[in-house]
Amino acid sequence: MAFRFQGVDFMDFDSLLSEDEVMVRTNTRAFIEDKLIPIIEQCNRDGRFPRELVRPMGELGFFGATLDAYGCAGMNNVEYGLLTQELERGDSGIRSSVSVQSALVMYPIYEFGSEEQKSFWLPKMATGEKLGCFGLTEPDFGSNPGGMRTRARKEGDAYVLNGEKMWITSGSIADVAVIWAKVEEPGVAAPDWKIRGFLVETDRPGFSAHDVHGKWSLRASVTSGLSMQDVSVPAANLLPKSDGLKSPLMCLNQARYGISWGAIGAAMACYDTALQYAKQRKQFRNEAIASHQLVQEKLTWMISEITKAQLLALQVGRLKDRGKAGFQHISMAKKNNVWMALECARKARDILGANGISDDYPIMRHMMNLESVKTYEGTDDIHTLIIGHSITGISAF
Ligand code: TGC
Ligand code: FAD
Repeated sequence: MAFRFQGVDFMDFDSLLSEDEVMVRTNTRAFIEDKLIPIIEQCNRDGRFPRELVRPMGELGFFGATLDAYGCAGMNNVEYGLLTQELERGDSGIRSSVSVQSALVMYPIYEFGSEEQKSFWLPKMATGEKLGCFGLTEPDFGSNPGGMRTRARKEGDAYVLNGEKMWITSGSIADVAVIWAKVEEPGVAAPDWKIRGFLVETDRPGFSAHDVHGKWSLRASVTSGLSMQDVSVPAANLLPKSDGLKSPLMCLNQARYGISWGAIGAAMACYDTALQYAKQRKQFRNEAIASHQLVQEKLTWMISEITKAQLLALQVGRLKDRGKAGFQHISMAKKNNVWMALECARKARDILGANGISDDYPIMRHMMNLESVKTYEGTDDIHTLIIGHSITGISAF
């Protein structure tokens, strides 16, 4: 990266944060600057997830950060948001790995698991000794996970799982997969079988993971397909309090919230790079391109939208801490902030001219990553329809 990150705070946003919140932001920023920034462009070129950072992130309390006990940090939601912001300022892939471990694996174990499941998995996942993945999406069911075909059949003291999951972050490096499946019920039509969650250790016979290659986005993150052919797990691996589609959707709320902050981090990286570049790049009368009105318009757009996005994410975080955040609020923050970040990446790329397409600068990497972020955890369209449903009372899916 050509420039050292200067930080972005146009309207004294920091004055809205507590000392502890600022400290989480500062410590995470230092970690990303020291450990991720020096290696991320090469990881991106190589299509390599920097797994060597997993244990250090565990030591810093990044995994399951909002959970209490079981070795977790017990952060509030704003602290967690600032953590994901700083991670994604580095790379969406590193934020993804933390989101999945925290919001999509540790959270459902914490929320729907038995005491045995919690005490076994959560401390190991908090340190990064064990990694998890979350299998909801299937090849034929993305935006509409309720249609899933993966099924679980009770056989004595076990469940036997069959099905395919697709686009699963950390799939081939996970020790355990949270698999959402329909539980077969004799006499009930298959579409009406209840969706429940299972902890499936990835070394069980019949379970396999294959990585997705040829990605132009999230190259520093592992994305896999999962296949389950008569995978038998003890009945004790069922998440006992999981109960229908609502359960995985509750996990998605946690992850979508983290993304709403993470996207701000990616936008900050692009804005900060573009600003520093515009002030030193000279064209025409040997003047910096930052002196031109059209360049200033782009920078002004970016800092305005980043500032609005910060306030939106902060309000959702404060609501969440008070137990008042609805999933429609989280949808608005995810949708708006990812759109804003993608637009910032495009404008920043433009300001850097030809240099904008080079990985000497982080912009194109963020732009490509954000295309995935726009799609996963509910596409931009799906969040539009969730908000539309909320304000009209009419479902338009
Ligand atoms: P619908 O009938 O609307 O809802 C079923 C029940 O769930 C309730 N509900 C929610 N509850 C909690 N949180 C939410 N966000 C909820 N959304 C809905 C709902 O009230 C209902 O409850 P009840 O009591 O009446 O039964 O279900 P639907 O089948 O019509 O679908 C709704 C829809 C489209 C909004 C949902 O399926 C959806 O969000 N689709 C998008 C799928 C998605 O986001 N997949 C993400 C996969 S994981 C991933 O991408 C990880 S990327 C990670 C990374 O690398 O960072
Ligand atoms: P589709 O649902 O086929 O949608 C295609 C297009 O149609 C979109 O533009 C969509 O908005 C539009 N569309 C669909 N339905 C409607 C409608 N009713 N109205 C209007 N427009 C509509 N999933 C997991 O379970 N676990 C993971 O860890 C995970 N990680 C991922 C990592 C990456 C890098 C990516 C790219 C995806 C990941 N996903 C994961 C999957 C992700 O959640 C899905 O890709 C996403 O939910 C969209 O599903 P889809 O790709 O099948 O698109």
